[in-house]
Amino acid sequence: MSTIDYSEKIPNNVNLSEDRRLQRALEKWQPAFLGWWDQMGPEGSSNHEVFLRTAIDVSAKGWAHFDMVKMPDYRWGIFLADKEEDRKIGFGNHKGQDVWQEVPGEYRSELRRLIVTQGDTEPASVEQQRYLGLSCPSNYDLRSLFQVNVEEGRHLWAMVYLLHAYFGRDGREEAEEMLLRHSGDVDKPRILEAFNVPTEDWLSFFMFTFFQDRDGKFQLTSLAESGFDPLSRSCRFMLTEEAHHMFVGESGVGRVVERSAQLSAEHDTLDIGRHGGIPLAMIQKWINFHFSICLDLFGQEKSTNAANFYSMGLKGRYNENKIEDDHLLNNDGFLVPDLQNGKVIMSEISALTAINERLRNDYRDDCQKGVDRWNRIIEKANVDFKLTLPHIAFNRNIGTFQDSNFDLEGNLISAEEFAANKDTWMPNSKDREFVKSLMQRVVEPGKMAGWIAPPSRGIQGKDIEYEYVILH
Ligand code: BYC
Repeated sequence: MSTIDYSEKIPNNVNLSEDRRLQRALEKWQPAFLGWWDQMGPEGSSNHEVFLRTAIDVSAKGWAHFDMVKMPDYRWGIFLADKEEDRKIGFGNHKGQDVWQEVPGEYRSELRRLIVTQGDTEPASVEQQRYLGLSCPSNYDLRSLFQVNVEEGRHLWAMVYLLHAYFGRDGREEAEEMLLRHSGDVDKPRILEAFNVPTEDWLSFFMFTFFQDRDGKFQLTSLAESGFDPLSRSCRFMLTEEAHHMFVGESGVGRVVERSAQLSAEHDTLDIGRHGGIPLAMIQKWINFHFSICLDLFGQEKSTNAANFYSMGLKGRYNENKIEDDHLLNNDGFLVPDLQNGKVIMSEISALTAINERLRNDYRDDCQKGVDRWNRIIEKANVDFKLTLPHIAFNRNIGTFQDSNFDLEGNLISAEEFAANKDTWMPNSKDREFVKSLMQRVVEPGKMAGWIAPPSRGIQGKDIEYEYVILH
């Protein structure tokens, strides 16, 4: 097990001090990162003391160490999961060969592109969530937001390390660009569309951490299969942090659903807006929006990029080693949705070009499990309402369905019909205004905004009433 050296300017478990050039390059990038955090990170938070976890070693037991920390003093560092001896490439044309410790020259640009795309999402999410601290529903939730934010910052470090260590000058340039593109910037936006959408209220934040961070889980798990071992090890460690982000999302939406169901039962109506709750039908609209924009994050149903990444051994499938097939896929087929004669049908294409779609299916099934758990909360409150995921064709901007319009059930409709119904299917400006009106900041320890139920327990054995963030 490798321990993390905290005596260094940049904490790491990659023996950074043995590579002076790399160390100097990263130490040069560090102030740029801190400057970006100061300008684009959580607004007005730099003096708060926050109960944060920091990695102290990468083993299953010891990686989470909790302490009161001011966020600008958080020790962002470079942590790779331990090396697996004799690890072999598990799929594609190089299956069975030793994993690469250096970038394979012929795949350099594809690998860089994957790392840049992954890296770009991390600071994007911090930018998207920048103002949420000013309207938090509780001290506990404020801590969760900040924990997520600092760890997304660390995930950026993870990708920047790979760029600096393995890609020379163009890697360093890409690392600089990570801090120059900004979420929603007209001239220099973030790469993937869902990372340019502002996250302006806490219902959106919980939806984001449920749906969008879950894309992170599936993409990182696929990249953890990579034949490029440093990428695999980086992603494996990032996944331990990612799990918490999805917990924040699932439990966050769950607590909103719980409170809404409780108010609906108490007042015998689903129309609970005037009682200070978010109507379940409105929560459904947020689901329709977030789920559909996140489906786009998986790329096109039929993708030669994805096929190449796979055959090259750069990006595998979700839990590749648990799948029983030849891991080459040259002769296999896979069913993908297609549009024929105005209907969504399934048609078979090569399993290699369908890699994105397969991952999207895995993702959708995982999302459904969360929705089922939310529905159990509603059932328990004896309220007659069921949350659902919209059809995969609904509101799509990438792939087969991007140029057509569909209703929530996946029926093809006209552009006019879509425009006429859009505001009943997804949050409209009045819905957003209403939800924002509920977002009054609550920071007193143990107190909770009226639109959300308290969490079932506190963090790391502490009470819910614990002062997780001391505001200064
Ligand atoms: N937006 O062949 P296709 C996370 C482009 S989240 C804009 O299907 P490919 C996190 C595509 O670039 C995980 N453009 O693409 C979560 C291509 O462009 P070119 C992030 C898009 O490459 C929360 C063209 O369309 N990680 O960690 O197979 C908080 C053709 O498409 C989009 C990764 O994504 C889009 N949504 O698939 C913090 C993993 N989709 O070549 C963090 C790395 C496609 O025609 N990335 N395009 O110019 C990848 O694996 C792939 O790049 C993608 C796209 C799956 C994203």
